[in-house]
Amino acid sequence: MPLAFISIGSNLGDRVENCIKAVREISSFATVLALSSIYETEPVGKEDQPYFINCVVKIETELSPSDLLASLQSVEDRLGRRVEERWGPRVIDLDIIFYNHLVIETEELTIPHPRAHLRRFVLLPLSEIAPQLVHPFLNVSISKLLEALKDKKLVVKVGEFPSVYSQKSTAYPQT
Ligand code: A4P
Ligand code: MG
Repeated sequence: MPLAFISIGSNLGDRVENCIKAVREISSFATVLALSSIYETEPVGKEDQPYFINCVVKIETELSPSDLLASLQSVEDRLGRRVEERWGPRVIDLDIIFYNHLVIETEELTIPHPRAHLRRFVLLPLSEIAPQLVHPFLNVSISKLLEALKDKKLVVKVGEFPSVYSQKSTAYPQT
C-alpha cells in the first residue's frame, strides 16, 4: 500500500490541540505508521505572525494522491481553516510532502512538496522518522538535506504525542 508523509502546521488557537485533532482525523482514512515529536517553529515566509507548532506524520493509505489531498482539505475545513492569506497564520495546514517515490506536478498538486527540502520545520521532524528516506528527484537523504540546510530559523522540540498516537493502529481515541 502507498506510503505518504504529511506535514502538519498550526499557528492559531490551541496549536498543539489542532495538530492532535488533525492526526486523529487523518487516522480515520489512513493508517498512521509514525509520528515525529512536536516542534515549535519560527515562521518562514511571512515573518510577522505567531510561531507555529509543526510535526510530520507517516501514513499508509489506499487513497490516490488527489483523493488524499481532498481528504486532507476536508480535515482542514472541519478544523475550521478559513481561506487565509498565502503563508499567513492558519488554524491548520496539511501538506503532502512525499507519496511513495512519486513526482507529480499538476495545477492542484505538486509532490514532493516544492519547498519541503528548504525548510527546517519540515526536515527536522521528518529526520526523526525517516532519516534514510531519499528525496525522489534530488536523490539525497533527509539527513543529508538537513545537514546541508541553509534555513537557520528556530525549530525547537516541545513535546511528544501521547503514546497512543504513535502506535501502529487505526484504533485512535475519538474524543
Ligand atoms: N498544493 C499543491 N501541492 C500540494 C501538496 N503537496 N500538499 C496546493 C498540499 N497542497 C498542495 O495550499 C494551496 C494549494 O496548494 C492547495 O489548494 C493545493 O491544491 P494551501 O495550504 O491552501 O495554501 P498555503 O499553505 O498558504 O500555501 P502553500 O504554498 O502551501 O504554503 P506553504 O509552503 O505550505 O507554507 N512557517 C513555519 N514555521 N511553519 C509552517 O508550517 N507554513 C507556511 C505555509 C509558511 N510558513 C511556515 C509554515
Ligand atoms: Mg499548505
